[in-house]
Amino acid sequence: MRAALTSLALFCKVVDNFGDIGICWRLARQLQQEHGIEVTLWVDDLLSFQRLCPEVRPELAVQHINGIRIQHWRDQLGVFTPEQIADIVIEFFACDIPPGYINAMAQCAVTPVWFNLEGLSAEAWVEGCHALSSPHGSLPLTKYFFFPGFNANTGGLLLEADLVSRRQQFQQQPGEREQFLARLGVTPAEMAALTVSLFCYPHAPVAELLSAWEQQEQALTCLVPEGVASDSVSAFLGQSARAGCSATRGALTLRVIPFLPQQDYDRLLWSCDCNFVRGEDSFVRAQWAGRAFIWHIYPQDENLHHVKLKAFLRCHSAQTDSLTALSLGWNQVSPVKLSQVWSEFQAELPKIALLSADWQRQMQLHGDLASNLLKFAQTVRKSAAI
Ligand code: TRH
Repeated sequence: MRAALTSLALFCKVVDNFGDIGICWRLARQLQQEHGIEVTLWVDDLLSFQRLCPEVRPELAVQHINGIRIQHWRDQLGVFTPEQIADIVIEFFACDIPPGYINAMAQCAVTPVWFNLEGLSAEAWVEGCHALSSPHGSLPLTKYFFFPGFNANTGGLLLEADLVSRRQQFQQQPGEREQFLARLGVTPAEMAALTVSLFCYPHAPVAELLSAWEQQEQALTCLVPEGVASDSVSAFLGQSARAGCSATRGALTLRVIPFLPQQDYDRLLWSCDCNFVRGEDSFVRAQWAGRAFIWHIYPQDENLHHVKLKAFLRCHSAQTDSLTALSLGWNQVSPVKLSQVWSEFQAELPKIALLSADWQRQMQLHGDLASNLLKFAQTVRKSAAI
């Protein structure tokens, strides 16, 4: 009986955007670096992956980066042998893994531990579904649902062991922020203003927010990675939104910066007084940045995302009324005047930064997702051995 769980295959289909590969790449790195797991990351879209990790070479079927084997997942419908199967198999967001792979899983002398890693939500039903098992219809295999989440009845959040200390060092070390922002083309005067990063879906009321910032008293610098909210950003700039472009109107300077490698995106979040984030991964990273953030949630049919947004606001931002009001307005859940709620929110930024530190401590108590997932896999393996 193979007791140790030393290898892991993580299957990722990029549905859209960057969140799918963003999360899988982060998880793969952590499992390899902190837990010594031999990870193979199967991913179907190497071009999206390359945006976050410039070392990726889209023309290669197999490559190794940071000790992780990256396998381009095309239509590998062929036959796999049990020797090719990892001890732990993760399908991300219920992507269907190759049938040949599943057949070989069933033939292994020791059955691999099989997970469906789900999306993040603060809704109460998640606690009831986390860690549930689902036997395969015809093969002697069981799949477990693993949900990230915000309390001890879920899998927790992705968090590298050294992230908080690296972030604190960056924020406390004189000159780190300035050097980093200067590399992105931000001028000293722009850095001295209130600094906000902007990452959202194209339907966000960006024009209204920019106009609110333009009219306020205090100078504000908005840094927006190239490709984000391009139409509204181009309209403000009066030219196509390319990295390096900037314009100042009223109190607002809007600067387009390059779309950053994933590690640098963290530094951007650490450098700003407030971060507008979206989806899942940037949303979680903003929670570790120790700064205020506003979440633009991924839209779902029948406004199901409104329920998800409110569930998060209930568990998190008991924080302040202005944060709740701005979040609801930004997501167009309720009609609010962004100029008014922004002023209230801005006045509360120092208080919100303190509350974020409490939130962070609270989240850390539940352990991190990668460690929780491995612990659970060990439990499954042990119970199978009895
Ligand atoms: O790209 P997203 O909208 O991804 C979404 C969500 O994950 C959503 O839940 C999922 O269903 C959908 O995809 C398919 O937002 P998210 O999750 O924040 O992922 C963005 C990733 O891009 C994240 O890893 C941070 C990274 N990033 C950079 O590396 N550099 C950048 O400059 C920016 C703006 C983002």
